[in-house]
Amino acid sequence: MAVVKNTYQVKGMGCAACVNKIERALAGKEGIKYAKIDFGDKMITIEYDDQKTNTTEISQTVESLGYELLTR
Ligand SMILES: [Cu+2]
Repeated sequence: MAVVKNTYQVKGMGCAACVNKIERALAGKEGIKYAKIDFGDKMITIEYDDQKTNTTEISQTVESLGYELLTR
């Protein structure tokens, strides 16, 4: 097991409710240890176990809520 920590830009957030929605959805996902958004910078910091999830899955979760995670 390896915990990976990364910061990505998130597109589409308009207010604090968007932040809460994304943080809550990610916190409930298997393998994600930590998910915190800086709304001012529009950045998310995520810590996850790379044996249980990956950036593709995380990105799909964010997209299913109507936002975009820029992983490249
Ligand atoms: Cu909002």
